Amino acid sequence: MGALIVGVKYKEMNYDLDNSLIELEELCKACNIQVVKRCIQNLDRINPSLYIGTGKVQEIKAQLDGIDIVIFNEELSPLQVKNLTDILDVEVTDRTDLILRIFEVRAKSKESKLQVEIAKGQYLLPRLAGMKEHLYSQQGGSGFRGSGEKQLELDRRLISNQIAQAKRQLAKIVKQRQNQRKRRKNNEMKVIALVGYTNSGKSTLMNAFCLNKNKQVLQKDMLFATLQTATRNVLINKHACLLTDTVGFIDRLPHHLIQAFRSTLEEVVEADLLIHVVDTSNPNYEAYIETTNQVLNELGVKDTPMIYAYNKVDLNKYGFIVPIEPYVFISAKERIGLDQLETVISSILFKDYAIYDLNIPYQDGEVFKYLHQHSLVLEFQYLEDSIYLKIEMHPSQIAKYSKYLLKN
Ligand SMILES: Nc1nc2c(ncn2[C@@H]2O[C@H](COP(=O)(O)OP(=O)(O)OP(=O)(O)O)[C@@H](O)[C@H]2O)c(=O)[nH]1
Ligand SMILES: [Mg+2]
Repeated sequence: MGALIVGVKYKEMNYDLDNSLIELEELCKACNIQVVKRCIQNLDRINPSLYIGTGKVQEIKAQLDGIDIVIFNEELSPLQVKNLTDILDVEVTDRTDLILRIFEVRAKSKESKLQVEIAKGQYLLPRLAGMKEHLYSQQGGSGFRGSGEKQLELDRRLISNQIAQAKRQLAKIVKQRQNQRKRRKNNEMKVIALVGYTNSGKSTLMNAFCLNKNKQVLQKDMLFATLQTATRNVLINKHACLLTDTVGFIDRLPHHLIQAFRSTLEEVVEADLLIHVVDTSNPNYEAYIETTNQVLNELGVKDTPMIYAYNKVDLNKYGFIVPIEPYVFISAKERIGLDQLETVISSILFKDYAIYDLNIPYQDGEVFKYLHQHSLVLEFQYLEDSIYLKIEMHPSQIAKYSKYLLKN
């Protein structure tokens, strides 16, 4: 499928157009669309009915040989899509739609499928009126094309019902996840979440830390490789912790998607620590950091401690990084700097931990077993009636075990 992509330079824009168009090409690639032509226009302000100028639309119309789709780098209004489609007589779409398409193809779990269905339905609803019939049925319309307003109203209702149903199903899954998380919280294990721009190396870092080689997640050089959250057991300086990998962010992430993926991203909101993975081989890494922090802000993440992991240093691309504290330079792929990352994680997560000596009688063997699995045991010894244990733990947790404490 051949595409012509359209970018506009205007006064109040808050991103770099050239880089953004490179990213748009990557998004196209991920949708199996090949970019054949690029079209850029300088404008004082966006044209509300056509997005670009009338003359430019005609210029594009004259270049449509071998073009199946025209893709705009910003979200078009339903009216703009309708008008442009009428004039160009070819499929017209935008960046938001591309991102939704990628999510649609990649979504594998029940939860992510429902999330994408909701986001897509909400994107589609206001655009139904402007869609040409053949595109309409492709996009999952009812298939019965009667004429006029009545049919449109029926279709709107159909999609609204689908959204409502998907929301109900999602709510059930979210409930299960919340219960799972509650159980984990009761386990008193610290939760670390990986966040960052798409393709920065979060999943690769997760795999580098993951002890169980049968539980590796997908790491791949493509945008949005990860759509579902995965949590694994890891050891951080011998402390058992949970590490969570999740969906990557992108500049101007469609609002509907953030809303729909909110439940998945609750893992991030509730984490004890965030590792912000940054791809240092990308010249835009600073803008990407900002985008990621903005999305986190939108999700309601405020005071969670964060470590910046400047990744892919093996590629040696950008030597003049001014890192944000606290930070570590790493290569998840080549396993460089991971010990140092562990040290920084420990210095944040376990800074208030103290060392305690306990004596646990053999009849309370369950307590010993639990502590052995869930906390950092520095030393233990089998005595005649009890087990002696030297342990590192947060003072708030030790209260439960106070009866076993040895007075020094
Ligand atoms: N050279 C190099 N490549 C890396 C490094 N870490 C990750 N990569 C590559 O970067 C690409 C993306 O890695 P992922 O781990 O899938 O990235 P991600 O952040 O999980 O991406 P999404 O799931 O799309 O958000 C893959 O091709 C990795 O092999 C690194 O330290 N050095
Ligand atoms: Mg990933």
